[in-house]
Order: sequence, then structure tokens, then C-alpha cells
Amino acid sequence: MEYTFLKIEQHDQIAVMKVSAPKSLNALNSTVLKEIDDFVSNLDTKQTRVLIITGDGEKAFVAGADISEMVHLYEKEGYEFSKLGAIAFRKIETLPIPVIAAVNGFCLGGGCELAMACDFRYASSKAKFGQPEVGLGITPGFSGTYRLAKLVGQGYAKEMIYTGKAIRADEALRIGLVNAVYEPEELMDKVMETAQKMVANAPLAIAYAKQCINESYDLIADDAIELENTAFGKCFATEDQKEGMTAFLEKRPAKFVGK
Ligand code: DAK
Repeated sequence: MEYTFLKIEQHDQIAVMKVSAPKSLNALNSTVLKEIDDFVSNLDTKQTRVLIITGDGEKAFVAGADISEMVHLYEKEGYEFSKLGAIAFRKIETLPIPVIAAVNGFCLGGGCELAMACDFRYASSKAKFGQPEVGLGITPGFSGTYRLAKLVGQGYAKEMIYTGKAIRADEALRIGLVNAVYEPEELMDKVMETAQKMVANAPLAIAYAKQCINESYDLIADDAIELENTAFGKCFATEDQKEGMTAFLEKRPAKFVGK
């Protein structure tokens, strides 16, 4: 599929998906959401081992859902629009490879929700984060109430959502919304460096670890521990486990094949 609002780059086993809607600071209209869904649904996760999501240009990651499209919606269409984003973002969250958000500027509303569907976020020092929806007469619609509260705790999530205020990157770092903050010109290099470290590790082990972390959050302790025991056991059915441990004992770097 040819994309109108996405630019895709492939750097060996690392894919970069840039949201590119320059007239609206990369706002998410329904076509962008369908394109994201299509890209993620068709991503070959054997070939691509890390996905990086960022915004095109210097000013915005994604400045939210597209207000000029939403202004015309009624309840049924609002629900459908919300589902479109929620389904695409859930696919990102459950991809069997790491997904890093490189937040290069405004990261508001649906943009913050897109970033939160990624495994973690690195931010430019110029980035601004917020959930300004209540100022538009709506709630966050792409799982923001759920994921923000999970990430930063209910207190900060409620403060951000009820006030709609935008916070700076250093504040986002302080409350745990982002893992690291870099100067804008350094951001992509740092994200790539981290992605490369992941590419060097065993992909199935990463996929199982991601699944455990994602799913155990909503489980009781005994079920979460059992989930991890099962994943751990499955690793021993892989060639990569034999290779990783043999390589350690032979004092050489491991070569993982994802089997
Ligand atoms: N949608 C559409 N256009 C946008 C936009 C957006 N979210 N954000 C910016 N733009 C457009 C501006 O209208 C402007 O267009 P022109 O006037 O040039 O035609 C252009 O991008 C440049 O923006 P500004 O001129 O405003 O640039 P500034 O530097 O002055 O300000 C800003 C940057 C990011 C602070 C400002 O643009 C701004 O406040 N933008 C809106 C941010 C925002 O409120 N985002 C949250 C959107 S609401 C749901 C589903 C989803 C959601 C909720 C419910 N259901 C269906 C239930 C999610 C909602 C949202 O994300």
C-alpha cells in the first residue's frame, strides 16, 4: 500500500515509521490511522526487529487527533473513530518486537496516546506532552485514560487530563512518561543506539519478555508468575537459548537466529 501520511525507512533490521502530515503538525486523521494500522498489520517482524515511531519535521511528533475532522462527528462516528485509533494502537502495543517512540516535538492528545502505545519513549528537550481533550469537550479517545494512569500513576494522569496542560520533556522524565531526554539533534542517534542493542539480543526472548510485561500488569501475582514460568520454559525450546549459553561458555558473541 502506498502511504500518503507515513514515511517508512528501513535501516537493516530497524524500521522507522514517521507520521507526516505537515499542514496539521502530523495530526491523526482517519486516513493516517488506517495507514498506521495497515503498516503495523503487515510488518514482517522476522525481518524487522525494532520499530521506531516518530514525527516528520522539527516541530511535532503528533499534535493530536485531527480536530478539523473530529469537529463534524456525532456519537456513532466518534465511537468508530475512537475504535480505529484504539485498534491500531493496540496492534503497536502487542507487536512481538520492541517499539520505541522518538518524541521530537508536540506530543498531544492522540499523539501522546500513540507514544504511550510504544514500549517506551525517548524525547527531545523541545518536546511537550499533554492530553488537552477536555478543553475540546471530549475525553482522551485512544486509550489515554488507561495508559497514562498506568504509566505515571492516577494522580499525575488525572492532573494532566483534567487541566489539559502541556508539560515539558524534563517534567515528563520526572514522572516517568519518558525514559530519557536528549537535545533534538541527538535524539535519533540515541534511539538508534538503543535499538541496535536490542537487535543484538535474542528476538524470541524479547518477544516473550514483552508479552509477560504487557500481560502480567493486569493479572494477579500467581498468574503473572506462572505466565513468566511458561515463557521461560518456552525459551528452552529455542535454538537461541542453546546458542546464547554456548556462546557465553565459549567466550564469544552469540549469533541469534530467532528460532
Ligand atoms: N488537528 C488539526 N489541525 C491541527 C492540530 C490538530 N490536532 N494541531 C495543529 N493543527 C494545525 C493548526 O490548525 C494549524 O493549521 P493552519 O492554521 O496552519 O491551517 C497548523 O496545524 C499549525 O498549528 P498552529 O498554528 O496552532 O501552531 P502553534 O505553534 O501556534 O501551536 C499547538 C502548536 C500544537 C500548541 C497548537 O497547534 C495546538 O494546540 N493544537 C491542538 C492540540 C490539541 O488540542 N491536540 C489534541 C487533539 S484532541 C476520541 C478519539 C481521539 C481523541 C479523543 C477522542 N474519540 C473519538 C472519542 C483524541 C483527541 C485529540 O487528540
